Amino acid sequence: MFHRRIGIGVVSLSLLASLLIACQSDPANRADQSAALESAIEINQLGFAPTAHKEALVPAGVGDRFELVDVDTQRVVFSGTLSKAERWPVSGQTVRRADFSEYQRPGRYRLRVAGELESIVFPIEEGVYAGLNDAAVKAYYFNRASTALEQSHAGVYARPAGHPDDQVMVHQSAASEERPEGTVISSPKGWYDAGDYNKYIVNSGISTYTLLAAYEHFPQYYRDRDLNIPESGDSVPDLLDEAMWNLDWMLTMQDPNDGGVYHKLTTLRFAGKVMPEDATAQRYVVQKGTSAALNFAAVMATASRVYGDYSDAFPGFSERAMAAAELAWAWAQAHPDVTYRNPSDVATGEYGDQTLTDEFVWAAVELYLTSGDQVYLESVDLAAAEVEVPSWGSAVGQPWLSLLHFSDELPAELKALAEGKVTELANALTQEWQQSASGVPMRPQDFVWGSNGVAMNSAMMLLSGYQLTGDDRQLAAAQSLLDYVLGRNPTGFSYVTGEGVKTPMHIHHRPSAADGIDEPVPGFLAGGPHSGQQDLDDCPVAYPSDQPARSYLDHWCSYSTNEITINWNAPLVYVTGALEVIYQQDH
Ligand code: 9MR
Repeated sequence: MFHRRIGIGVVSLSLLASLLIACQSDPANRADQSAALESAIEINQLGFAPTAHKEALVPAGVGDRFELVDVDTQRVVFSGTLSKAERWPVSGQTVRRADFSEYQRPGRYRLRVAGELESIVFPIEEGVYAGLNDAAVKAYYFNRASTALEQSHAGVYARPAGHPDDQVMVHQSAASEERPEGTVISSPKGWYDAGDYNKYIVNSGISTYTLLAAYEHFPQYYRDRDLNIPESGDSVPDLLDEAMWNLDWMLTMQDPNDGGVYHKLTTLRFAGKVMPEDATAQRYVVQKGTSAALNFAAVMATASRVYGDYSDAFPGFSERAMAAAELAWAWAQAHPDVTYRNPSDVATGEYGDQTLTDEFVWAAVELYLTSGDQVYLESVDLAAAEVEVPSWGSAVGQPWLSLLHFSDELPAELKALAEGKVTELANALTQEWQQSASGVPMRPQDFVWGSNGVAMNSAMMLLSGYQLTGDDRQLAAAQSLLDYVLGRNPTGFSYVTGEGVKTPMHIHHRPSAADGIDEPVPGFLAGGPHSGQQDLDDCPVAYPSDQPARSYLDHWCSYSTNEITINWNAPLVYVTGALEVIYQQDH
């Protein structure tokens, strides 16, 4: 793919990249590294669609004007004045913005400032994020549990099957009369959550929903994509085949005796740095919980709608999913406040959400949209429900995205409510974008564990707003967030493995660390800078800076900035697919 090759021949930047990687492991070189970063032009390393908003960041003090150079002809095709210098508080840098949105001619370019500072070579062309979107979906295939990855689909990342999960024990915390402690159940398939090998229902909730929403909102785009997964070529879009791998697993996490849903399927401790087939510790299903039941209900109700069109390929699935959703909903009604905390002998990921109002709203909305039955909405206070950027513990975006998609079929009052909520959030994010020195709507409090997920979920909400309002600023703000994740940031990383010139090489992902291959498994979005630097005690190397947007380490040790997860990749899929569709339309 063109954008995967753009680094070749970019001598000055690749030298800079090697310098940065060398400096990264040596705390004494912090100052050198900062100096090197200060001198680089930060830009989306994958480039832009012709009609997109296009900006780069230039360090202050280099010059006042910038030029766009066509690298094939060496001619200057566009020039402009840099914006006034402003300090971006989350990075500590003083930056100026080079806006070349006006220039729309396809080709390969570099930005140049004051005749000396040059950017990497980047394309302006149609379809510029299609390869990235494919890779981000294919990453889920690479994280499949209970199956071998064949060489024909996985190439060098082929591996034997791990975690059959056909002998999973009911943990003491999940014991019931019908399934006492130690009962063996079968719960195969699903995706590994992240760099670890466990499978968590709450995080599967937002991840699977977001992928299904990507399809539901842009079905035409996904109908013909060929990801070279085992199911490619069948009558079902590859994205839906991939999502079915996890849905099949999720269904097994419901106890048929009462409709309750186990919070997670896990070992007692995290596995070592080994391949899946070598991680053979006993697996358990642990405590049922309200959050698990509601995430499950929301996803199954959504899946029931989405796979309704594919009943030939999946006979009975749509009905089965809806029945499972209703059972889980009933369980949650009867057990409204069973929050989750790890039992004392379980030390793996917690996903312990303590506020469940938002999950009730989300599940109610999806059940309503699939069934048309008002009764679900009557049990929640939709008007009072929050609208915000969603995350694994906050289902504050999903219900509005879904309602908005069906807004033309909704009663007038509900339509107005959904449109108002989405517009409110998109406007707030757009205001952040306008006020930000770097044109990136990321506030200090957004640099949490998984900040790149925050960036992509923010972009998703902005694009939803744009679809409704047609306000180009909302589209530009979403593009800026993607630019940020793909290199327009103070670390200089394009945070998606294998996508861009300088990408993470040491993600906290067990297969990538244990497979003996230098390049990590492709298509994964690293968590990104986290001001909390929560893995300091486990890292033998220092963070390059304490600034929030620079608190990132491309090192295995940094599980709080360099892990990957299914929930951060999902909005990356949504956003890149949506942008492909939007830029193909004449906006
Ligand atoms: O994404 C989660 C983050 O919000 C939490 O602060 C963190 C600590 O509890 O856990 C993160 O999720 C991890 C999960 O617990 C286990 N699999 C890997 C996830 C990503 O790091």
